[in-house]
Parts: sequence; C-alpha cells; structure tokens
Amino acid sequence: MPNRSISLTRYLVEQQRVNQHIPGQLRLLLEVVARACKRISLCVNKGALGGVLGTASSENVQGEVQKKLDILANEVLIEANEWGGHLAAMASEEMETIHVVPNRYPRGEYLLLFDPLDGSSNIDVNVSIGTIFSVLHMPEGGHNTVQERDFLQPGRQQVAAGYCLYGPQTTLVLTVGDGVAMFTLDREQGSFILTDNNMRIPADTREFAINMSNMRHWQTPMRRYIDECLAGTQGPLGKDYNMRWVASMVADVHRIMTRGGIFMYPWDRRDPAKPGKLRLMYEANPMAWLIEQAGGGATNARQRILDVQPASLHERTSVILGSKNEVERVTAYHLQADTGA
Ligand code: P6P
Repeated sequence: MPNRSISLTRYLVEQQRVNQHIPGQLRLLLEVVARACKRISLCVNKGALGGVLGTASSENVQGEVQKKLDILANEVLIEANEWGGHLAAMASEEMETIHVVPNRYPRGEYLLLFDPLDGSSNIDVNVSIGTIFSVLHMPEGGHNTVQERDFLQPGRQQVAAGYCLYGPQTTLVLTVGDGVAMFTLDREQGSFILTDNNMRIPADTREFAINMSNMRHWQTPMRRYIDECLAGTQGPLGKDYNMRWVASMVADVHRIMTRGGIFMYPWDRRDPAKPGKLRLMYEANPMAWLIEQAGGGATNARQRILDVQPASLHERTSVILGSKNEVERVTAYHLQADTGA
C-alpha cells in the first residue's frame, strides 16, 4: 500500500478540520465503532476455531433464535461504546429496550443504534455477514433520563451511518452526510485504510435482488415489476436482468454500492400485520441514507424511507433501495396500484 494511504483516523480528522462535518465527540464515536467492528471481524474469522458458531439458548426481541455471534457482537459494541462519554444510550436488534450509559460513566449527546450482526443465517455456512449502525443526536431540550422516545426520529435526522462487511475483505462503509467513503481493513497494520472516497451508484441497473421464493405472497405491483425484469429484452423494460440474493442485507447492499442494482424486501401476505421483514431504525434507515448519499434511492414502496416517522424502536418496514431510476419505477407501480391507476 503506497505510503499515501489514508487511515480512518486521518480521514475523520480531516473531515473534522476541513469540512467541519464531524464534531470531536462524533469522531471519537466513529473510531470506537470501527474498533469494535475490527474485534467482531476477528471473532467472525475464527469461526469454529473460536467456538462461536451455532445458536445460543435464547431468542431476541424479534422472537428469532440468537446465534452465539449475535450475542458476542452485541456485547462487543456495548462494552466498546459505553465508557467514552460520547453516547447517552444505545439500541440494538438484540436488546428489547434501550441501553442507557451507566451512571459510572459520563454521558454524551449521541444515540447509537445497531444490528450487531446482520445476516445471522449465514454465519454457520461461511457466507458474508455484517454490522449496521446509525447515529442520532439527542433531541434538543433533552431531559435528565434518556428514553426510548428520544430514538424515535426519522432517518433524515441521522448524523452518521455505516456498515462493516465481514467478507473476503473486511470493509467499513461510512457517511456523515458528505458522500460515502469505503475503508478496507489492513490486518497487518490493524487499520482501516481509505479505498474509495466517493462511492456512487449508477441510476440504472440490470441486476435485482429479492427472495423469489416469496413471489406468491407479494402484492400485484411487486409481481408486475419482477415479471417485467424476467421478460428481459422482450418485455417493457427492454433489457435482460441478472438476479442476486445473498440473504445478508449488508452483502447485497454493498454489491449495489459497488456496481449498482436494486434490493427489495417488500410486504408480503405471510404476516399481513407486518409492513415488512427488515427493521426501520437500525437496518433500513442507515442503509437508505448511505444509498441516497451515493446517488441512489430508498423507499418503503410508497414513501422515502428517511421521511418515515418511527412509532416504535423495533418497527419493521418494506425496503426498496438502489439505482435511482429502478427504485422510482417500483415505487410508481405501487402508488399507481394504490390509486387504482
Ligand atoms: P430471507 C437477515 O436475516 C435479514 O435480516 C437481511 O440481512 C436479509 O436481507 C434478509 O433478512 C433475508 O431474509 O427471508 O431471504 O432469509
């Protein structure tokens, strides 16, 4: 690596100094999260050798059986972040309630939300998984005790968002509202090194990502779009499409951040009361902001995800995100169907 390589620390210092984009406390928070992701990466890479595969004897708030690595990753993020004085509280897919920074530590002005290890079904079969995180600011005119309602802010209020993908490389992808940067972990140095300082998503694509086994459960506009993709050059879209589905949102989103595409997890009839499978606060919101910052689009099939006002910490949503023109098409199909057009 040429000596001009820029570490995450240098990138954040320069963002703080040159662009006034990152207050000191937020820079510290992002560096601590990155360090926690390095630790999680080491545990993931050990696999069976580290005794971390398989399921724990517990379920999370979603009613899903927890993997040992789910719990470990959650603990790593909690322990790494609670003493630094930059956070008021944390929320996680793996915890029913918020985790307020204990009184023995100083409290800061930020709120950290995360899915500590997304794609858990892939852990035991050695397929890429990842950590997703989102940072909010404590609401103005705060009160002494941090409450769950302080987290219930629309995604457009985020001050930082990112993910760490534990794949063939360990890559950290991050935005603070000034575009998207990607860092690759140099295991020899133990540092994240800047490898793309301006990730951009093409407006059009020939690649879609969806779990096709759910097709019979989708609403009509979703089926319409996928049928048109499958019709290829003979159909209304006039081009042949490829399909990918990793069943790990971080891996599917990273592919889209790297070469474009559209990712869809729509509402389906299997559980009509649920608006979708994915969680708004710590999956959809951070990914939607990253995608938009890279020039893409992100909706819940009807509305911009970042404009959704959350009603509860673990609420779910439909997710349509990626290449802007494709996302706009899928969203238009749903809105047309709603109005009977
Ligand atoms: P399915 C992983 O469990 C996850 O939350 C996302 O990472 C992924 O995109 C989706 O669920 C996969 O869901 O129903 O295809 O297994």
